[in-house]
Amino acid sequence: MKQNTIYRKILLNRELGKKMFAVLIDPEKCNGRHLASMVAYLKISPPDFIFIGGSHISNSINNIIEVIKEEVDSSVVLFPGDASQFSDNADALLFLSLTSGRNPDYLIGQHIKSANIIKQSEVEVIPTGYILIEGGKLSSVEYISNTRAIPSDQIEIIKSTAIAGELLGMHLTYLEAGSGAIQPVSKDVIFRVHNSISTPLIVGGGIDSVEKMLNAYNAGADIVVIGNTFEKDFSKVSEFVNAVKSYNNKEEGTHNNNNNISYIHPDIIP
Ligand code: 1GP
Repeated sequence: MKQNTIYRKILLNRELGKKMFAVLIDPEKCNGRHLASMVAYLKISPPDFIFIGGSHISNSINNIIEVIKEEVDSSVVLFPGDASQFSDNADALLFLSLTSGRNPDYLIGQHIKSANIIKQSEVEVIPTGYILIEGGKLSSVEYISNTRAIPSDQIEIIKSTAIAGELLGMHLTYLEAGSGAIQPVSKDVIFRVHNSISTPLIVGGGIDSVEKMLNAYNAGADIVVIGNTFEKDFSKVSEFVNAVKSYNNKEEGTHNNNNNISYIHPDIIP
């Protein structure tokens, strides 16, 4: 296993108050022509990270990563749906534990299946507490993992789940509303979780506009992940990458660290 290069990059950016952006690619939806045009757009506007993963088993992960790494200047991070979605070609792996669920297979089972091969590889492993929150429709994560999402208004449960993950040693917390969610994770949930943990926070699911992405950053997300929107129209990537850049440039002038976030929770407005 590699040292913590990617994780250090995340911590450093966070320290500098710099928000990060990840494009999620589902290998199942990446055929030759689609892959070529996607890579062309990513080459022009590389995000900080390209997450690779999906709900289905895919044989094409190795090839897709090879092509992306040759052409695109982004770190490639595995975001696996199960133990089979592993590749030596990736820079890092989010070693996900579905802490919102009570299915042992997604808390430790899949991990045991892939442990040996991961340990022998050069891929950096980032333990990640993965918390599924209701997003207005049944998500594929919910269906495949046979778990239930936490209701979005159960903020104390969501907070405690994030804290428990951190206490168990997770290096990242991922708040997930599910791919194509009708409602992304709310600003309130992001804000409260951000204030309860000290590890970096990833937010994804149903974020389909720059405004929603910036809302997530303002509430305390360190990394925003978008997949579905780009599956429909990959040319939109540059709009989002540029929006993160100008957000970071603006913030550089006003804030020096992540504690000074500009979203103010309604409860604490005097
Ligand atoms: C899903 O968080 C990711 O696992 C991204 O969600 O596909 O809705 O952007 P979308």
